Amino acid sequence: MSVCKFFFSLFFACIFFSFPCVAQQHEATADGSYVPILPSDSPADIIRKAAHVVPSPRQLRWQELELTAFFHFGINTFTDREWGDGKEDLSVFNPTRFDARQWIRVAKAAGIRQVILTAKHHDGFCLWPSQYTDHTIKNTPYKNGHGDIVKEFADACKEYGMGFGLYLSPWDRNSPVYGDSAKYNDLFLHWLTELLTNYGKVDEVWFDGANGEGPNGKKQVYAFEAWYHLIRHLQPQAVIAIMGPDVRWVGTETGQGRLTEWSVLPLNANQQASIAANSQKDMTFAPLGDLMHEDLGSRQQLLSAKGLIWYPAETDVSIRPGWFYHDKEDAKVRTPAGLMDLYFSSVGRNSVLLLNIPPNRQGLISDADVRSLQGWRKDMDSTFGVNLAAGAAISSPNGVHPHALLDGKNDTWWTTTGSDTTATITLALAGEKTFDVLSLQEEISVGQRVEKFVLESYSGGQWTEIASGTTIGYKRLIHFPPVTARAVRLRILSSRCNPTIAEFGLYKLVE
Ligand code: FUL
Repeated sequence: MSVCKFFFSLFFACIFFSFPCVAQQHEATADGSYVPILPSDSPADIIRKAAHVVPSPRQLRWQELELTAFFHFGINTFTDREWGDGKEDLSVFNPTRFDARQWIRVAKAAGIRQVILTAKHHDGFCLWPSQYTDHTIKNTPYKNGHGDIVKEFADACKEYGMGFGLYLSPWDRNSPVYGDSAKYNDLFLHWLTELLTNYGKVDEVWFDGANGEGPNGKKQVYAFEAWYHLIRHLQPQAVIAIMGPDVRWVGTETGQGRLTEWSVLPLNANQQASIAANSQKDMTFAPLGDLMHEDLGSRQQLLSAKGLIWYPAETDVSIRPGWFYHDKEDAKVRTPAGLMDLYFSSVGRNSVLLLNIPPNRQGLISDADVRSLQGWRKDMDSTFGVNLAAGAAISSPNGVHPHALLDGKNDTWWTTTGSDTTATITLALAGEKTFDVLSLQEEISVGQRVEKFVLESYSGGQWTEIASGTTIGYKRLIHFPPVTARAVRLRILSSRCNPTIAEFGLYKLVE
């Protein structure tokens, strides 16, 4: 913890114990990412509790990555399919120029900070030489059966300081024991154990929810909780995503997050019981409910909850139409401008972007994808390199720590005095500036609170609204027609307890 963070925490602790707008500490899990709702809680108590649910350390680290990537690579790369049936002839798998270091260099140059490899997709083909099935890289021509792509990938991540994640599909169309629930669940534990013990530190484990067996197919009941416990035991720092307790699917593969995106969600009675059974020490519930619903975390949703959790959104989307590489999609790679749009609609809407970049049959990221990623990075640097609000004189009558708004640090923040839930922050800019992007960040390590805000600019002797929004969360970006002004003001119109703002930015999007 930085010194600053310590003092801010101290400050917050003072508010915590001095004002009624505060949840009792003993009600939360040790990491604060879960709080039960008691039958005696009033609606106001519930909203106060919601304002104090916070990310676990692993969730906070993950959220601050902003940009992560997926590499869908496997037998489908060679059969030109999206979903293999598990009956593929493994002799087709031979990436002649395979180079995981190229993948990681490309990702790193694009600003991506954590990557996930499809170690096993639905076809059941393992990119590592598992002892528990023959349907693996051992039985391919790649390095005469002596290859281990998970290892080469893990080593490249280590070399370049990149976060390392693995996708392991629960649905398996090859395994003869799939559908014999107990046997398959054990086999899955073996696979997980191999992956989580042989390749060093793992930062993310990704389980998807696909199961295409249909009404007449094999019925496999997954032992998710046993899998979560194994992951917590072997790799406690890893976030478990999608069919997991730490990170939720945003609900679409279009790349469009919600305009109102809460990271604090209600828990129902079953989930609550599962957490209680796990001594309330850690989040280990299997996600339930309709996570595609437009409204997941409004006050109305929270009021009927049995508990509240920190459960942030991840936006997974591909740089190409498919998840796996297909020649015919070489001309359909998203452009730098398209990638910038994705950044706004994912990271800019309180989510982490998981951008899929599928390597080709040679085992490399294709030139078309490399060019787009490079162009996007250049545009990102030009747009966000200079904060046009820097050097502004800030006033906020009921606010404290205004300097935190422009210090470039996520762990210092402005907030209100007393128990004020509304405020106006006025920034007299360092001269006349032209901008078309507002960037706001809340200090999520103390909770997500802001429910409504407006940005206004001052010109011609009056204030004019130029942008407005509901939630902020980790980051909110809003693009609007260019405005030239000498002053702006942010009006926070509604918040669950004292609002916090960690960073305030004005930018001009590159042409
Ligand atoms: C889905 C899968 O069916 C797709 O093939 C892909 O892996 C995507 C990320 O998740 O559920």
